[in-house]
Amino acid sequence: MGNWFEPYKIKAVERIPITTREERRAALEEAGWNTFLLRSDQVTIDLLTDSGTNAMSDRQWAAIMIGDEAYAGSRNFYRLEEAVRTAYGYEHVIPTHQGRGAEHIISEILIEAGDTIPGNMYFTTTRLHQELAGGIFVDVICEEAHDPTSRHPFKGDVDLDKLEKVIEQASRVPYISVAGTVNMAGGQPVSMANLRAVRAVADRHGIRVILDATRAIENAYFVKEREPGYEDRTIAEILLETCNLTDGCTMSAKKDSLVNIGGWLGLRDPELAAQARNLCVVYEGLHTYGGLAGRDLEAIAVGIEESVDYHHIRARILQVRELGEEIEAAGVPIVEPIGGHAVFLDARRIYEHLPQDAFPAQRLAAEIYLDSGTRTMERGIVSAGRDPETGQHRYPALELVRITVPRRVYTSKQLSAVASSVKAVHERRAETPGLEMVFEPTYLRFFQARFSPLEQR
Ligand code: P61
Repeated sequence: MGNWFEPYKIKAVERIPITTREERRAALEEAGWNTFLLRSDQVTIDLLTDSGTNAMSDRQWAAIMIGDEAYAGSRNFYRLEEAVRTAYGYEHVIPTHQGRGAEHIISEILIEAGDTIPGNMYFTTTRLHQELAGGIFVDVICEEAHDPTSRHPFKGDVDLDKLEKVIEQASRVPYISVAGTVNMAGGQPVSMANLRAVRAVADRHGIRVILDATRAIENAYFVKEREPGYEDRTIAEILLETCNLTDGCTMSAKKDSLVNIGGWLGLRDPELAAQARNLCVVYEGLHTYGGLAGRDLEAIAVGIEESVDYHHIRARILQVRELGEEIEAAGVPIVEPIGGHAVFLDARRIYEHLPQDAFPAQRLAAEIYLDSGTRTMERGIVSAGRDPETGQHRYPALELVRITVPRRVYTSKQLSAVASSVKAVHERRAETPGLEMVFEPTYLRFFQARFSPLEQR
């Protein structure tokens, strides 16, 4: 792996809350055993998400001070547009308040009722917007992605046979939805060779390819690390090559771009871009701010420049990997290989005694919080939600807890403490019962659902 270290100095720090087990128990009850419903003041180490939780650099904070808060035509928009064109290569840039704003717009423009959208595993918000627009998402990721023990280097790859079959059987496919590092599969990368093959299939059928570029820079690091022929290419070159294989992208800048809020939609087709700008004013705000302040646009522009730095992305990926290796060395089952933004615990193998509808991963996330005040996230049956046709739970093969590492925020010592806590929870696994869902919201239920522990019945 080679030595790595954080390529920055820390200039400002924030005190973190230290709590007792009794306080955490009370907090968890109040939060309905859902880590999304905890207050951050009740959390010691917050590994819920890497979304919007990044530490900005001094250059980004300086950029915040040159926000041009004009309603229309803010100079910061043109800066962002230039940064996106340079790094991602899309001619047309429509800012949105965050990633799902871009997903909403592209889904509404491209999808007609009854359309099929194949993709390399679902993402919660992406699929929901596709469904709300009348589409049906079909998973065409390679089989290895559903097996947490498979060490395939590119588990984000599309299964080309599955893709061809879906296209054959569908009445219409408006676009193929491809994500760089697949979040729900464990932060697993897609190879350039696979993306090129997807492009070829798309071209043969006259179908667009829309990239979820949220963590495309993390994906570029894996391509450089694992794909023959890319060892000597820069992250910036690999990113541009990735995007060049697609017709457009949705972006949550809250991840790769090292900011706390923001997103954008990137497109090549001027006609589509005009439609997107028009919908932007309906849902987000004028097309030169898209629900963001001028200062946010500037911070994203600077973040994009910093995010393609090799030393930055290497430290980011290797910090996550070190955490994963420490957890794995303690004998805890995790998703292999360790992905880009998080370590994913395999709750199915940890709580072997629990059926999936006793919400093993939800319980595991709660137990880790109880043990050490570390906040993580369920990525299993609760996240998968219900099938809109049948109303039944979807039963995903992966029943995981995501331990997500924000960029430039925590030290490796803190992450070691998290690894120890996971080990302690794992050792107590045999005694742990499941949960019952007592409140279930209609959309994206995992954010707001409430649970009660089965031992209390
Ligand atoms: C996350 F529990 N991700 O990973 P927005 N695409 C991809 C994402 O990872 C993503 C979005 C689009 C989050 C936040 C979050 O089920 C959840 O800027 C690959 O969040 O709107 C967001 O971008 C959407 C957490 C979202 C979730 C949905 O933590």
